[in-house]
Amino acid sequence: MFKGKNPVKSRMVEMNEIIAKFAREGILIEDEAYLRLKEMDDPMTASSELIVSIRKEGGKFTILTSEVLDDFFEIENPHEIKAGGPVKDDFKREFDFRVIQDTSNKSYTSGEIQDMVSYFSSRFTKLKNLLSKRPELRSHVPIADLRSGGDVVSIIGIVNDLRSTKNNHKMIELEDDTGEITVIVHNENHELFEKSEKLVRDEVIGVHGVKKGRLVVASDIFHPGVPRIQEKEMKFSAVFISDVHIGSQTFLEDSFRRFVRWLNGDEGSEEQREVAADVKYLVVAGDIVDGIGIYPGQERELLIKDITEQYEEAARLFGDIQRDIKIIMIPGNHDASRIAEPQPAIPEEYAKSLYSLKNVEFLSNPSLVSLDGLKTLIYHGRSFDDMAMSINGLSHDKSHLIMEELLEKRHLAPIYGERTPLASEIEDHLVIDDVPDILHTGHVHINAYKKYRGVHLINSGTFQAQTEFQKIYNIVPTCGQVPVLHRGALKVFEF
Ligand code: D5M
Ligand code: FE
Ligand code: ZN
Repeated sequence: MFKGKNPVKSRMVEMNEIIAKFAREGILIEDEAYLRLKEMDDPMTASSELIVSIRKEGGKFTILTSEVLDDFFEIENPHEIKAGGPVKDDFKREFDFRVIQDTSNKSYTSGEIQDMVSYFSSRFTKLKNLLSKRPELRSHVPIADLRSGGDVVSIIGIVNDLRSTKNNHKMIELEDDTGEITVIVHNENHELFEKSEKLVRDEVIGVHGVKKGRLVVASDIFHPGVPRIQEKEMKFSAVFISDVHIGSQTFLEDSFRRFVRWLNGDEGSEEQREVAADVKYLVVAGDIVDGIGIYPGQERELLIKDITEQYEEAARLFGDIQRDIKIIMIPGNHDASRIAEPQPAIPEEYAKSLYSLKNVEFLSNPSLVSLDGLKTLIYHGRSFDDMAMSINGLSHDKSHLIMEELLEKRHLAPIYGERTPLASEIEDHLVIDDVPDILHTGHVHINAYKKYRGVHLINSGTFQAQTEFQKIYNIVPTCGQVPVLHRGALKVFEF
């Protein structure tokens, strides 16, 4: 019915034509409403139809605000799709936004054994290249070339298996492209033994040791590691959220709406508003909606039981965010993307209304972007479940320690074949090729922050109250606590 968005382009309409049209009807038009109207493909037709609708209301409105404009969209055409939230700035903002790595269109997997071989070969080669740059491993030798003798040998391999011997020494089955070898870590070597307790299956490591018979007795273990990075100047704010879980009964809508009002400069203390005015980017690290069929009995906990409707609701909520904030969105395990990582961007077929928001970028999980020069690696964090299960001392409530470990291992999901489904693609896209300035994750629903070797490790918590599942596992979420990187310093605002 409302045809304001038909493809007839007439963007040349003069400002005073629209204003004059409304003035003739005795209606004043607010700046924001005017800007929204002007953005439409056919503003004059849109204005005429709006005037007809306003007359039908019996002249109730004398001022056309953007809210009134929205109401007409909603009432007359409930499926009308928004292009974005209010426009706050008079000037156009300059964004230096770049996508460095997005794997959305790079799914080559056919599920063949050959793919598994290529996948692990890619992982091994990438990580071996990083490891061999370490001075300690420059003279590493292929496993097949190992000879017994008194000298310390240096090798690089993928951890095929990890076991404990009867006497509680650690046994590592290490493999490279030439062969396999068993590495022993003695438990009397306390420091090294402790290091070996943090190893996981399928990661790539370097080992120094002495060959004894068919074994190598380890004297040191190396990870690809992270060099200390130089902090970059940041003249803006970036906001990080995740795990919104729209559609769930436990989604905290009021809290989320307060957050949006803050982003729009309409809520908060003076300091908070000042920070909001600096916000250029909002990064959303997955679980935008609660999804459907994610776990048995989920339906009972859903408020919106249809995936498309969940994304429509998401479009309404995110669509209220002022349009000059760029939103970067990746999927999580609750979203409608394929479940195996790397997950391509949220598919448009389920999220048409969200896709119509002009200020949203849809990327894969994981993705690497540059926000005005700040390299930001975004990953939902599914692998944290496996890391917490496999390594003593790591838990959901200390995800900064998990992120630290993943950075050292230079892989976002090192363990293959547990809870985190990984697609065996030709290239392993979960290797951390580049050390980012920011690593942003979610999934655990508990905020965490640490600066590690110059990298901001941020976990952004959730907008979902504790679920039945989390009660069983004693996971206590931090809700509506939003980390903001404001000119290089972390602030957390609660909504
Ligand atoms: O994850 C919500 C929370 O539940 C988060 O703290 C991780 C935890 N979780 C989810 N799945 C698992 C499994 N399989 N094992 C252990 N812990 C888990 P969400 O992705 O929002 O459902
Ligand atoms: Fe989640
Ligand atoms: Zn999740």
